[in-house]
Amino acid sequence: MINKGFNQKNNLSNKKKLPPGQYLVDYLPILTAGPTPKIDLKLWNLEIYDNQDLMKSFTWEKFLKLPQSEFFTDIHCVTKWSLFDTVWKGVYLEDILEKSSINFSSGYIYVSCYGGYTTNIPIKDINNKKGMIAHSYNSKPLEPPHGGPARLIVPHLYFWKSAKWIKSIHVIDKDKPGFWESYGYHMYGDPWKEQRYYSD
Ligand SMILES: Nc1nc2c(c(=O)[nH]1)N[C@H]1C(S)=C(S)[C@@H](COP(=O)(O)O)O[C@H]1N2
Ligand SMILES: [Mo]
Repeated sequence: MINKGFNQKNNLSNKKKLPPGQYLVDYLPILTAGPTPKIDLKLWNLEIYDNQDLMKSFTWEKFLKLPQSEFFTDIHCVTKWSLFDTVWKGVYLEDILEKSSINFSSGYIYVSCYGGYTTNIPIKDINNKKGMIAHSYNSKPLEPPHGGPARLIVPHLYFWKSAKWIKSIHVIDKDKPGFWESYGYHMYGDPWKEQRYYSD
């Protein structure tokens, strides 16, 4: 297989398994539908909604005062590259939702971003340290093309679910498609089951 632009490692030399149909790269590519939005940290806000009701709003300062954690993980993009052993720093989603007086034991989150991108994820997939809002990648502040100042990381799902430049989270009862999901990507996106497109 020819993958122009991506440096491939020899998969056989690595003991860890790749999900079906994926190949390994050795750096984090940039994949964005549209331009990188300009975000002023003084105006940055993370808003948490219970359906349509605004429950909590975090400024950048307040966000950095939430419990900080490290997330060591592999990443799998639906365009078939995978990257092993990435390190993210930020706040686990449950540590944010807990501060928002929302019952988040069931349902979905609908995430919206600066720039207009959206995506949907079941609540069960962001609880128990499965999802983070990260502001640091491999020990450096997250660069704007990769979602800086802050992005979602939900690495057990395909990487399009890891929304960059996160702006708001709506906790909703009924699932609804985000940007790529409405263009035919899978509603859930499990790389180990190769759930790339809606029909997979
Ligand atoms: N806001 C926003 N988030 C996004 C995207 C996007 O276009 N806009 N692309 C998604 C896709 S398809 C992928 S593979 C990853 C890429 O993240 P990276 O550019 O840091 O590798 O971001 C995801 N999050
Ligand atoms: Mo992607």
